[in-house]
Amino acid sequence: MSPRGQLILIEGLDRSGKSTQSSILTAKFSKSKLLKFPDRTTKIGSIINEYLTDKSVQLSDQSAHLLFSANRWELNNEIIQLLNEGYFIILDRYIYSGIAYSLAKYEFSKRNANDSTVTSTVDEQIGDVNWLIGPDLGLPKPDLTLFLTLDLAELSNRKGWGEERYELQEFQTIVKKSFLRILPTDTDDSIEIVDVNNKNIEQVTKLIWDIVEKKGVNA
Ligand code: T5A
Ligand code: NA
Repeated sequence: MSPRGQLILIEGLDRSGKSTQSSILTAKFSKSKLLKFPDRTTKIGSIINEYLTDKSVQLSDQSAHLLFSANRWELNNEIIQLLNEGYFIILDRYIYSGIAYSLAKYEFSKRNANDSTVTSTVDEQIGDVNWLIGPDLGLPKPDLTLFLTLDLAELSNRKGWGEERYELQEFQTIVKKSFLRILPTDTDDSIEIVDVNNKNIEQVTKLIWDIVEKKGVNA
């Protein structure tokens, strides 16, 4: 039987280079598989895709949160099986995105609720980290998590910015704060923050590979 594979997660803000870097990293291992969340090819993924691309699609924040989590559970058995077969699985977003984006929606709607010119409701569950974590409990834990961070000014210059629901500069600022709040960097040394400011694709690839080697995940 082959030794268990490893689960490597690349997290980060919109357009921080997650998809670029997770493809490159996947190609570095001979026995590897790239999984991207949300996976828009599944049943639940197709609803998420509509929600993200069509602003007329209405979902409560709670149900959107649960759908993103359910989308991860759709892939749970595949992940476990691949790990048991010795695969290196590279994840392009996962549970931290789930928590950070919902938390950011809460902070964002709270700001709007304070602004008397905008009518909106604030859903308390979406601001409750314990509630947000609940549906993801039990999913396979990554052996290594890399969080790609960069300044918002640099991010909004990148190609494709502004096409999807969450890509407003003000919202991304809150998303960044939410990630930094929920990532347990102090207590969990499998989580690394990677500063990608003013670094080209090759430089970021090298930064990531150095961490992967240092952590011994490439054994
Ligand atoms: N979401 C997701 C939730 O709310 N809950 C959840 O549980 C999950 C999983 C879609 C949305 O869903 C939300 C978060 C998102 O808002 P997505 O499909 O991953 O999630 O969408 P994006 O994050 O927008 O994915 P992108 O593919 O657009 O961003 P990436 O992957 O970070 O960036 P990438 O690699 O595609 O690069 C973007 C551009 O920048 C260039 C690339 O060539 C590309 O043009 N680039 C660089 N340019 C300069 N220097 C570098 N170092 C560069 N690296 C890449
Ligand atoms: Na991506």
